[in-house]
Amino acid sequence: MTRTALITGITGQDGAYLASFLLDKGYRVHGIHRRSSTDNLERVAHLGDRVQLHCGDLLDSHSLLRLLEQTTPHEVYNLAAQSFVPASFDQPLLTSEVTALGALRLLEAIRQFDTSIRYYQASSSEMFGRVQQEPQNEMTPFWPRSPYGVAKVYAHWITINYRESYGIFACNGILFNHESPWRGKEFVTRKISDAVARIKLGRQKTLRLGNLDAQRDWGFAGDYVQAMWRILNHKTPDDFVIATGVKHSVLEFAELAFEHADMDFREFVEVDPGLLRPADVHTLCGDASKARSELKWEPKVDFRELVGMMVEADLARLNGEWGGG
Ligand code: NAP
Ligand code: F7E
Repeated sequence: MTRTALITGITGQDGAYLASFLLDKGYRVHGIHRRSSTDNLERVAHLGDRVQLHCGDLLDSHSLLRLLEQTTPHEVYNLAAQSFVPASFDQPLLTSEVTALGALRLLEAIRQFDTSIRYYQASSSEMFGRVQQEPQNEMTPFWPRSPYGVAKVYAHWITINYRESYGIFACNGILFNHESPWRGKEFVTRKISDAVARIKLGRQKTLRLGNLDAQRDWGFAGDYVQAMWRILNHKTPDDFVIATGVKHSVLEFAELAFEHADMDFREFVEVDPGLLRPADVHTLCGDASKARSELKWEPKVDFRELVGMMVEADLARLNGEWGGG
């Protein structure tokens, strides 16, 4: 029987990679997107009518229940969120409504419609915030450092609560930072790769960054969406850390990205104190040994390949040669 998946946040980076992955597995794929006055379907355009798109919003419970009834999914992937950490300091209430209560609205709709639906929650390493242990695993206590991180902690625990209270196959993937050529341009990796390409082609002179010392465990989004599917198709519902286990600083990312385009970052990077956050997460590094042993999941793309892939894609984009795959 053909399996059906419903993805919230299908217009985002992970939504696009997950939709493509599930289609290749033979799934019927439905996606929820917000109505917009401008086109926001760029990342899924290449999938054409293989993906069925529906208007809905995590702020609107009725649209979620209606879309469950219309699409009758076996699996729901909740990837939608206000996901940009600095924006969560500017709009903490909106972030909580979407990122925290949005997960609850979707779980409630599942509880009302069909408790046999499997539910994936996009949990985040931002929940570890001021880290209590290095590296971080499923047992590490949370200490979120932003309204976004706090909202993700709520969504994480309400997912566990619906699993324990109603027997729903509800799981959290605690994903560490993952990037790709489809990453939004406000996130630091894509901001850097885009700037490197522009500077290389003479369209930009400098790159202004904030905290260069921040360290992240960066992986490739294409590898991480495979883990989402493995989590939902595991024998029992559970929570998993997904990470590479290797961390690098923002400075190292910039250095390698400029080097990839035969440039020296010291000539172009400037520090802008205005880009520092009220409270930052200084270091994150994940221990994904549970996913490795129970899900047989492994990241394939390493840091150097990821940086090169992103710079190459941005150079190709600016030269009008990027296929978008
Ligand atoms: P993203 O590119 O920012 O995509 C977020 C998606 O959520 C977009 O499709 C956005 O729609 C949608 N959305 C926002 N508000 C919504 C609302 N009120 N109703 C319905 N949809 C809404 O994020 P991503 O990088 O793909 O990440 C996917 C998920 O994983 C997010 O929940 C994120 O918080 C989480 N996460 C990401 C990472 C990472 O490193 N990428 C790591 C851990 C967890 P529009 O296109 O209309 O804005
Ligand atoms: O920042 C520093 C910044 O915005 C990474 C989201 O997907 O991953 C993401 O959150 C680090 C921070 O990602 C700039 O201070 C320096 O320490 O790329 P980012 P993030 O905050 O880690 C987690 C796992 C999620 O769940 C989130 O949804 O880089 N940094 N200079 C900068 N960051 C940005 N954005 N811009 C700068 O100029």
